[in-house]
Amino acid sequence: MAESKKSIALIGAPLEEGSGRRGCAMGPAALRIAGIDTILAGLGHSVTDEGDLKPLPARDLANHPGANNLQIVAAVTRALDESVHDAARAGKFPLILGGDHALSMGSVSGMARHAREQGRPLFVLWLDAHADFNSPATSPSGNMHGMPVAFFCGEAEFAPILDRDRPLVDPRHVFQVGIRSVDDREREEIAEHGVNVYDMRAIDETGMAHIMHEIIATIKAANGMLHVSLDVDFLDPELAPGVGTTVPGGATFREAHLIMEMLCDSGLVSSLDLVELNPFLDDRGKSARILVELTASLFGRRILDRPTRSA
Ligand code: 4U7
Ligand code: MN
Ligand code: MN
Ligand code: MN
Repeated sequence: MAESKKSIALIGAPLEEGSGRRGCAMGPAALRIAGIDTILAGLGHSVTDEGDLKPLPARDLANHPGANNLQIVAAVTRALDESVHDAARAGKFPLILGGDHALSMGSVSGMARHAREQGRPLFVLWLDAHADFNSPATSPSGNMHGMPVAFFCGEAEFAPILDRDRPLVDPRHVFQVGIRSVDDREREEIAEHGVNVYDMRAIDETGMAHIMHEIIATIKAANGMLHVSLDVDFLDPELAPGVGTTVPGGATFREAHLIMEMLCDSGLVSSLDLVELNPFLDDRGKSARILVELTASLFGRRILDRPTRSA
C-alpha cells in the first residue's frame, strides 16, 4: 500500500465566469470553511494554502461570440498554468480549489508541462456528468466550463488562450467516468479523438471497481502521472445539490469513495481539481463537506480508522 506523506499546495481559483451563473467564485471559501486544510494536515500531510490566484492579463484576446468571458477565463488559465507548474516542479501536490470547470484548462496545462519535463505521460481522470468537449464553434451555450477537455485534447482552436504544442494531453490518456449528459457534437468529437468514456451505464453493468482496476493498470503500465478532475455534478444531486448543472442518476457515495480509495492505494495521483461547487445553491454545506470527505479518502483516510456513524 502506498502510504506516502505529501506536501500539498492548496491553490484557490475563484472562477465563475466560465459557467452560466454566479456562485462558483465562493467555492474556494466554502472548501476552506469545510476544513480541507486541517483534515489533510490531520492525515499527516504538510499543507500550504497559497491563497487565491491572481489572474494574468489577457488583453491580447478579443471577445469571441462563441466563448463567453473569454478574457477572464484566459487570464485564469494562464495564471493557473504557472502556479500549478511551479508547485509541481517544487515537488508539491497541486490541489486546486474551484471555481468552475473552465479552470482545468490551466491546471491540466500546468501538469502536462510538468509531466513532459519529467519524461512521463500525463493521464487525466475526468469525473463528471458531462464530457466538457465543446469548443467555441460547437458549444450550445458558449460557456467555457463545457470546453476544457477539448482545450487540452484538441488542436488549433484554443491556441490564442495558451500557445503550446498541441494536444497538451493525448486524448487516449483521458478517462471520463460518470458521464450521462453529452451534446450531439461532443459525442462525435470524443469518439473521433479516442477519449475513453465510462458512462453511467458502463458503471451499472460492470461496476466501479472493475473500471478503476482497468484505468489504474493502464496508467501503471505506461509509468504515467495522473491528474484527477472532480466536478460536483459527477455525484448524484441528492448527495451534492450545490452545483448549477445537476443531472439525475449520478455516482453514489460509495462509488465515489471507492474511486478515491483505489486511487490512494495506486499512488499515481499527482494533482487534483475540485470544481463546480456553487455554495449559493448548496444545502447547509453538504456538497462542500462531501468534496472534503472524498479528498480525505484520496489522501489516505480509511473507513475503518473512524467510526462509521455519520457526523
Ligand atoms: B460542466 C453543456 F450544453 N454541455 O456546453 C454546455 F449541456 O463543467 C453543459 O461539466 C456543460 O458542469 C457543463 O454548456 C459543464 C450544455
Ligand atoms: Mn513555471
Ligand atoms: Mn465539468
Ligand atoms: Mn459537469
